[in-house]
Amino acid sequence: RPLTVAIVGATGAVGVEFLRCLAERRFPVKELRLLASARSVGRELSFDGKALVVQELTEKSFEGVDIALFSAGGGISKRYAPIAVAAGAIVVDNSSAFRMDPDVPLVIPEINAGAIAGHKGIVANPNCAAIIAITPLWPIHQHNRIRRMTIATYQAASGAGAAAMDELADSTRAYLDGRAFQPKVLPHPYAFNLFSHNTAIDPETGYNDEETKVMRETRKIYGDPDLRLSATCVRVPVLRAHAAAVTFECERPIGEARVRALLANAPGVRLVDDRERNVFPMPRDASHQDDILVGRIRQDLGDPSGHSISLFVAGDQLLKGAALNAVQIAEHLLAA
Ligand code: A2P
Ligand code: 11C
Repeated sequence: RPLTVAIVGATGAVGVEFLRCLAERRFPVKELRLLASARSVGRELSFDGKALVVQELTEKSFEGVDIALFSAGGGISKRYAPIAVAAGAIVVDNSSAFRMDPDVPLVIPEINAGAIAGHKGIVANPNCAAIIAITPLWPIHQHNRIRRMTIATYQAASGAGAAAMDELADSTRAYLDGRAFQPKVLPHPYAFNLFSHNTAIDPETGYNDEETKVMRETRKIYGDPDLRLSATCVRVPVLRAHAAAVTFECERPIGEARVRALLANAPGVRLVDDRERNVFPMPRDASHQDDILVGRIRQDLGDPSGHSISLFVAGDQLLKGAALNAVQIAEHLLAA
């Protein structure tokens, strides 16, 4: 039966992708309610060829809503997701507010769709850098348990929202014109630069919040609390696709041919690994694509025991990293 769907944060970088994914995937929508701050009231967004008007998010926004897709930041999710659940909606939350709550499934459908059934009203969408780095590794983990992972990310502006994407474009233009530019959204000059992820560093561990999320969330999604991980998260001047260099160590020896075979037919993944032409995953090619691109698959020569592989991935942060993954979760809710 067609559903009433609400999008919280409809005007944001992820919000507009929710609209696109719902339409493209023919999600059975009876009514779509677009919610954002008072600033956006009256703005029109197009859904499946029709113009819909944005409404202000209030405590009354969720009457009659079956599924609410949230992407307006953790504070909004903490306040309004329980209100949506109390009104009878199931929430798919793209923020980090509830991800580590034991009552909340944290889901990448290619990995743990089965966890969705245990929800108590909220299903969490993982951190985008985690989704893009670890979705391709799951078939390998199932075949030959990964016991340790080292991840270095190259994260796009879109992960910091629509305003950060504008800041990347505006600061690049200013740089080329020789004009001064004062960053407003991100903490450092963005044009022709890169910097450690713009989240707070834990003074004890030295890891920033993004890195801690990638490590914790991976253990929860894989259902493997003993998995050892280390992440380094970096913001790069790319608009909308994250990339990551990953090295992992398996319990038993593993070769690159096996990894390539395991990934050749893996859902949500596309091999781009052309050594002759030096063509590998690039954010430009991953942008606007559902699949995560994987390449540079090679034995890790730093581990002569033959248990370790290095590879490189790129995936659209706004799609598989956010809106697409959430809509896939909603499709599973629909099928339940
Ligand atoms: P608005 O456009 O009205 O500010 P992004 O991640 O691209 O920065 O987008 C954030 C999304 O969250 C936007 O849709 C934004 O709406 C929405 N948002 C931010 N603050 C609030 C708020 N206080 N109430 C409702 N929506 C909000
Ligand atoms: C980024 N991954 O690229 C972040 C944004 O935990 O949902 C999203 C943070 C999160 O900056």
